[in-house]
Amino acid sequence: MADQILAASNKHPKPVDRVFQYGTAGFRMKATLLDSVVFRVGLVAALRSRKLGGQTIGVMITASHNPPEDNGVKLVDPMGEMLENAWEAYSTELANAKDEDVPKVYQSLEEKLKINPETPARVIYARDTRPSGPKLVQALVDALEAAGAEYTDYKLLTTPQLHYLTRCTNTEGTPQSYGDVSEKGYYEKLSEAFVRAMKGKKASGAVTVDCANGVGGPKLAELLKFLPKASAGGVDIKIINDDVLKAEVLNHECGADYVKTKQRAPPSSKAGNNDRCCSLDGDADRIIYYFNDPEHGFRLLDGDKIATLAASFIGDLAREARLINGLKIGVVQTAYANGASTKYVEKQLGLPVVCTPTGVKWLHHAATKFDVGVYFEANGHGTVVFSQQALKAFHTKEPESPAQAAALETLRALSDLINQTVGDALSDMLLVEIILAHKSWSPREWDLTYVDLPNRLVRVEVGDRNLFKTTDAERKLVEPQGIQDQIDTLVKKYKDGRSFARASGTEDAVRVYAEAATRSEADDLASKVSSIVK
Ligand code: 16G
Ligand code: ZN
Repeated sequence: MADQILAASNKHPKPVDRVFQYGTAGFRMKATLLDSVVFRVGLVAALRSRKLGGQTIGVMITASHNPPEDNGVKLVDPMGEMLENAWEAYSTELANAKDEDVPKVYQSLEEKLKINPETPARVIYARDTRPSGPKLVQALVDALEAAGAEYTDYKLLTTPQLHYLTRCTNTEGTPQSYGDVSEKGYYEKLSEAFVRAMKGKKASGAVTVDCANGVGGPKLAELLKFLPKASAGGVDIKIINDDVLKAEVLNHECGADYVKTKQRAPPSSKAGNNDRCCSLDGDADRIIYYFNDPEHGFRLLDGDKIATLAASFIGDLAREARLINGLKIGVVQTAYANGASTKYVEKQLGLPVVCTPTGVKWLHHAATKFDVGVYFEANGHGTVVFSQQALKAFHTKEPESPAQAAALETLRALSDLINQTVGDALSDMLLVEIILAHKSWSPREWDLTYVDLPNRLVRVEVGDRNLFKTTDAERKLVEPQGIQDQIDTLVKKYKDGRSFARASGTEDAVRVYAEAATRSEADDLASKVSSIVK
């Protein structure tokens, strides 16, 4: 095995003087630097599968919302979760080994983790539409073959589809089966659940979906073949920005990240006033809604607004089904959640809010502590997870009225519709459409549930971002010493002021967030905190 690994590794040499790190989104960088990293991630996938007794591990090759010339790679654990923390460090270790040391580090991990090399290793993988994908897949395959792993190539998929398939593969034929192990199985599961949840309801108007010219475009087009037409109880879904043949247009002036950071619709949008619009990111695990209000201009309905919409709807259903007292429902956010959304959940919805560090794995983990855990990052990445107890209650509770029976059936449908493994833009979009249809709400009524505090996000270039250490879910800096005191003193001068600084996990910079009662105060606070940090 060692010889095979060395020979294969030599075909994928590591660029000299590069230090790689498995961050919040796996490894991500210019695609030209990624060949050796993907090869070594393949080795880690084999080790991880063997360590877990031959359960299947997923590998996704994508750089999400980043520009077309970037790419990235991340690992998916057997139930479709993000890779276990400790293994991020093993991946980093192997990614940084000298070429000639790769077999040695591989073996030392095997020994340290007491992995039996005789155990089968199983891996599935997919990629987004980036031109660098096929070559990186080859590096992955070389590693899987050298490590003696069995593998299945799912070609082009959205990131959440790969998470879905990983879970389906590992639960196939068990009582926990998550669905048919195929891309078609994914569409069937979503569309069946959608039809059940929409029963007796009617969507009003169309929704225009900007697919960021990424893999979400063709996959949404595929999903539409399984969904009912608007005339037969479905939603009129119009797809735009679905060109996956011109590499350079991916995420370019479109997509969820563009809309969220620029606070405007993609320039290509032809939407009229009050038209419901949404944008996916390049690998379709994020979604943002928006519309143009004739009076107030562009209105963003971000991850916070999706979380509050979902929490209020599911809370109401649980009340109607007389389940509310038995189930713990909660919302998980990060420090980037608008203060107004947190207040709305706690005060208006009467639900607890938990704050975690940035990155889906932290939110997901915290959400599983609830029976119904709604988690979203403000940037549109999120989902709702249901505990075994909640699922059991949805299936066994005896309804005492037609209204109760309907609420229970909708809850059951939602638990099938909502991707339980990770945030999924396609599943989240159907969820939003279902809720708006149930409430007979236009985006304007949704928007009016609470008013966001004006806020500003600033990217600050610093000498060494690793000097910035935080605590309290990234809301306070402990190092460099003294900075937090200065921020605290400043924040007190602003009405409804809140601000924090944290090192980015994906870029070489520190991010400063500030919100306050007025636009000018929020801008001023952000700029003053940025000067403190610089
Ligand atoms: C990664 C995270 C995303 C987070 C972002 C923050 C996952 C799958 N992705 O893309 O959720 O919002 O990092 O980036 O966890 P930052 O650390 O640069 O602010
Ligand atoms: Zn993404």
